[in-house]
Amino acid sequence: MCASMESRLFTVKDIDRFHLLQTVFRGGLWVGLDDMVTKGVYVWSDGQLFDGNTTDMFLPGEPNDYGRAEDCISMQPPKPYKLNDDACYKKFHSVCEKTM
Ligand SMILES: [Ca+2]
Ligand SMILES: [Ca+2]
Repeated sequence: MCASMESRLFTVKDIDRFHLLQTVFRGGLWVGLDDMVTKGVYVWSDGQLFDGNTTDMFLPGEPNDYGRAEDCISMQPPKPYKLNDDACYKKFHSVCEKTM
């Protein structure tokens, strides 16, 4: 979806960007992180590896790769919104970012 606008899904690599999304949005939201290429290896939409230091961004027990079919990362209620790995076909809002 973002690729069609020459942009990519918003990354939440630092806590400030994470808090921004927590504050601004309501409801499920796709963020720019996934393990579509290699299961269990999370990569940001800009190609950088997820360093694991931000695991408190995830909901308790997540990411769980439920049904071995959850390879995209969304931000979900309840407040404070946190990350969950989810099935990529689901429809959530997306926030794109573009480097100018
Ligand atoms: Ca997965
Ligand atoms: Ca999950």
